[in-house]
Amino acid sequence: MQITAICLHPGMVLGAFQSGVCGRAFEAGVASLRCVNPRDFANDPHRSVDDRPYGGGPGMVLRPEPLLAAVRAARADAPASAPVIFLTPQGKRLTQKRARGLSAASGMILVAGRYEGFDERAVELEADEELSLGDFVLSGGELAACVVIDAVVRLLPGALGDERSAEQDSFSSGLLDFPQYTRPPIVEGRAAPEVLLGGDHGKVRAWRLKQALGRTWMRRPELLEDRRLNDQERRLLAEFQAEAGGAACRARSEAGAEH
Ligand code: 9D3
Repeated sequence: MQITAICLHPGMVLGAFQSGVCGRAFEAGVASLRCVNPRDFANDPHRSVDDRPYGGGPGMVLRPEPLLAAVRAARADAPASAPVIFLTPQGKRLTQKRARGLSAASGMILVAGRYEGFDERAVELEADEELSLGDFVLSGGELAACVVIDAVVRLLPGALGDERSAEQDSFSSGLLDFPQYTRPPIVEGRAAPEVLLGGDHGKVRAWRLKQALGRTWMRRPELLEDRRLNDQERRLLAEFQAEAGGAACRARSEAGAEH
């Protein structure tokens, strides 16, 4: 997959992939990453990339011409099918489903903003999609681009040492993760769950599924509404609920679940 990030701070994007699973994937040639800086396409003597907003107000807006030139230069050098994705607080939320969709493409061009945002005409002219990370304010789109790149690249064949890890991810199953434990068996008086040390793989699998269902019910009940439960899952969740009792119901109610 050929990935291009269009941004004013290429170091933020390239630096994020100097190590880790995605960094190794780029090294191994599973995907490629390059940055295109709109400043290199600013033709005025000051190489300015921003200007004051029409209509007044605080801050600056990214000028359309250098940005459009950068996007078109990137498009000319990318697979024809590579979508141009603007990172904006107004975009659709990044989800695992969208990351999976993007990982099937042969390329993508991510456009990161700064200041108060893009001139809207640049978005209208060049954006195939707008993506947001959620309802909080970042100081620029570079980190959002890094998040999209990381979520997509780790799904590419050859990116993970253990190919099973990606499909075992909780959001692929539609549930939160079950809790994990490692040595030693007791930490500051707290024992790891006995079933995990017993070596009965069937019991371990059932316990983990029960914990995943229970935590999802407690912390993110809306995820269960989007997911059909089979007989075993319904039984395990009922067990969790019975064992958790009143304490869990209060915690769940504080988490905002409906009764
Ligand atoms: C929402 C705040 N805007 C109106 C006052 C100004 C503004 C602040 C910061 C506009 C853009 C930004 C920079 N943010 C991004 O580029 C961004 C972002 C984000 O801030 N939150 C979640 N997802 C994203 S994707 C890109």
